[in-house]
Formats: sequence, structure tokens, C-alpha cells
Amino acid sequence: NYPPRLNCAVELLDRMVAAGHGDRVALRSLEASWSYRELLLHSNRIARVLRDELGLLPGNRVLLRGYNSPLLAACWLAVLKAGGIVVTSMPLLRARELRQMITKARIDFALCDVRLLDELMQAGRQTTELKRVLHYRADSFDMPGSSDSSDSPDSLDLLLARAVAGDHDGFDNVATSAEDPALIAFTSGTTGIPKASVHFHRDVLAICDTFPAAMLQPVPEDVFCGTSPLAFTYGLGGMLCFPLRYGASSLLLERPTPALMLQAMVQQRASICFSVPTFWRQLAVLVETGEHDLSHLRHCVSAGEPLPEATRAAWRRAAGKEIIDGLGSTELLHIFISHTAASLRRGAIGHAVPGYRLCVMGDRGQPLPAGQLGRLAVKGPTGCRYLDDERQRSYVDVDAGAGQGWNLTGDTGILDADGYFHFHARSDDMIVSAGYNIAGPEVEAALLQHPAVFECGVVGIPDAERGHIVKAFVVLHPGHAPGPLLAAQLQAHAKQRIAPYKYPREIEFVSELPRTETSKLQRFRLRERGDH
Ligand code: 3SK
Repeated sequence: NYPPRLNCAVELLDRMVAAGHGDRVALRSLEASWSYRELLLHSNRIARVLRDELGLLPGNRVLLRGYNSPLLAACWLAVLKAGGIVVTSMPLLRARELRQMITKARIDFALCDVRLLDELMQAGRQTTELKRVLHYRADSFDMPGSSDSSDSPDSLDLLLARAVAGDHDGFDNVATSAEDPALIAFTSGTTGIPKASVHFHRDVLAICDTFPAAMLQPVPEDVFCGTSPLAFTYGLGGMLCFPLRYGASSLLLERPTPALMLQAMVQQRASICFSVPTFWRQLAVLVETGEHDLSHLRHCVSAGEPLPEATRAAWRRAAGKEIIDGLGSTELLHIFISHTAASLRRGAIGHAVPGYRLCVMGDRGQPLPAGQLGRLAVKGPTGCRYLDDERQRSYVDVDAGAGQGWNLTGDTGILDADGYFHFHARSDDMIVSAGYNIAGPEVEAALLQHPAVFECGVVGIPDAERGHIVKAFVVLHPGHAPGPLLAAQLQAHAKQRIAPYKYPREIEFVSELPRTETSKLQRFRLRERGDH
């Protein structure tokens, strides 16, 4: 329960400074370290530029385009303090995708890292909504005077320098309502068709007060880190909102590779790390083959994709740590199913995060008894509000037998008698072959148990006889030679672990799998490739 007047940035930042956390480190990068007081100062200055130089009005939408950095985080907080709505974007988006976002979310202003400016300017020229773009250098606060862009009228650095010379450091925060939109989060999901989810100020606090409170119990001494962009709400929660809510600090790396992440985790004594299965797999390989002091690492969180048992086991073997798995979505903003080290159950993603309720529904929206396979539905303090999108009707079931307002996440699985959710597949990833329903992730999990397999993606491809057949795209660990012999071995391996009708009838060895910028496997691309 939050008060009717609520600004989530003020709760996450101003309130922490007022509560005596001012001198504690809030954000770190490889180059800089900002205390809570410094973060407040920078955010206030940016908020003043937005209001006074751009004329931002409450409710205006501001696109943020940059790599993870303390300055990007300060921009995020500043937009909210000024009453704006933040729209974060993935750094790798091209002009066409940015144009779609600008039009759909009716973006008024943008703050953009100079290195990513070209595509945005191209997109801006093709739309009528975008009024002004300010560009910044991510290190402009850390190396004053080093800016090469500061003589442009659209340089945020220049405007900030003027704001520094101003006579006060405060900002008159906009007293937004708890149900004013704070964020518009875009997801292209794994299908490639972007959707925009709107989240309120209270939603931002709700994700801080549910998953981390129950599963991680953060303390101010914690150092958070992670590998996802802040534009992915998984990264935004784990690497910005959660640490601030608990008075802890967060390490923001621009473009973390597994080696860089590991080195930074060790150096900065990170204690909570948010990553995705493919990254955990790569980290496990590095940790297994080197000497790394990870004694300070308390929690390793995985989400974004189902965590294969083989990846969990590899990390346990390499680092001696358990991974906390989570199921979340952009539509619900963060994780709603997870577990603690103590409540881990083999074969299940976890149970409902306290505050959320789960139900597995049949085709007509009727709740199914424990143990029956159906569609996952979730209800809790956050939920899906698509911006101007027909797909809202199918995501939020307004008239299900189980009652109104259940979010149908697109996952299928089983709730057991103790309330644990056993994931089966995304509804659109089920393979129907010769009348059998086959879940791609189950076949992937079986193949991953073979020592030669580093990662794989399994999809159905059209087949005249069976409707579809199961095809696996396999990336091998270095040192293993692709070829028909290994393919036959992998098929035999799969048949021994799962029902033989599920084995991949076709195997193609590839050097990498197509992934979104959030590291989700793009099965639709594999299907396109297999569709010959
Ligand atoms: O999309 C997801 O998988 C996800 C997971 C956890 C938290 C947030 C998101 C969007």
C-alpha cells in the first residue's frame, strides 16, 4: 500500500539521502563512484535542464539511449523527478526500430549517448513527435572539461555545466500520483513485433518490495551487479531500483563481456549478481578454469529464459553457489516466480513471489487442478497495460473462470500441490509432431547434458509426413568437431533422457544462436532458418 501521491525516484533517491545514506556509494562504474548525495546532485541538475531548458512538462515522454552508466541512471531518475515518463531503449536498436518507438510512445525528448546519436537523429528526422535530442558523454561528470561536444546547443554536458554554475543544487520534485505512468517499457519479445508496457510509479516500488525482499533480503553493504541493459526491466530492477531501495550500491558496466564481468565482480566484491542463463554458462566456464575469489557473492540470480539444469549444475560446480532462478516479464515489470536457496525444488522454477498469486488455466480460462498442464496466469501488484495494442485482450483475461484480471504470460506448465511452477514451454514454442506435443526447452535441457554441447535451440520445422519435426541448432564447446557422427551421438543421448519421440530428427551445428539484446533465444529466427 503506497500513498496516493508518490514519485518513485524521490522514494529511491531523495528519501535515502534524507534517511542518512548520503555518503554511502550508490553507483559505481569502472571509472567512477558516486555517493547517494552525488547521484542526487547530478539527477537534480539534469532534472533542472529538462524542465528549464527543454520545457519538459509532467507527462512528457523522454527516450533514454545509452549504455549502462551512472549518468544514464541519473537521467532515468531525473526524468521521473521532473514528472516525465521514461522510455528506455536498447543501445543496439537501429533507426527503423527507434522510429517505431518514437511514434508509438509519442516521445517528446531524448537524451542520448553521443556514440549512439546517428541512428536516433535519422529516426527523429522521419517523425514529427520528437522535439529535441540532447546528447551526452557518459564520462562527462567524471572528467570535467574533457567533453568534445560541449559547444553544441544540444549538448547535455554544456547545459549541465551551466546548471552547475547555477545557484542551488536542489530540485522541486513533481508530486506525481502513485498511478501516474513512470515507464514505458518496450519488448520485441522473441517474436520481433514490439509491444509497449506502461508502468506506474507504484509499480516501480512494488517490484522492489516483493522479489528482492523475499528472495534476496538486501542490506546496505550489498554490491549489486549484472549483465543486462537498464533498458531491460530485469536489469533496471536488479541493477538500479533494488540497490537504491535498500541503500546498497550498484556496479554498472557499459558492455560487460563474461571476462570483464567476472574481473569487476572480484575487484568490487560484488555480492548480488543478476544475469541470464547463457551468461551464467559462460561465467561457469571461466570460473572453472581460473582462480577467482567469489567469497563475497551472496546471490546469483537468473531470469530472462528458463535456466537449464545443466547450467545450474555447471555454476554450482565452478563457483560452489546456487543460482536463484526467476520467471518475470516486461508486462509484469519484474520477477513473480522464484525461490530461495532453501526453497529450491528440482525441476521447478519456483513458487509465487509473496504478493503474487499463480493459477494454471485450461483453454477456457478455467483453473486446473494441481498437476495438470495448462497456461500460467499471474495476479499481483503489477500487471500488463499495453499501450494502444490489441494484444492487451489476450494478455489480461478479463473474464476467466478464475476471476478477472489474471495476466496470461504465454508460459505453459504445471503447478504442483505445493504451489511450485514447473515450466513446460512458451505457448507459441510448442512443437506438434505426428500428433505429439513436444516442448522445445525440454529437448534443449536434455542436449545440454551432453559434454560437447555449449548451448542449443530447439524448434519445430515443417515436415510433409509429421506436420513438424524437432530440429536442434547446436553450439559446441571448443575442441568438439561437428559432423554426422556427433549428431548421431547427440540423438542417442537425447533418446536416453527424454521420451524417444521427442528426439531431434535434424541437428545443425552453428557457431552462435540468434538472441535478442536481452539474451533471449529468438526461436522464430531458427524456425525461419529451418523452414527451407
Ligand atoms: O522478460 C523476462 O524474462 C524478465 C525476467 C525477469 C524480470 C523482468 C523480465 C522482463
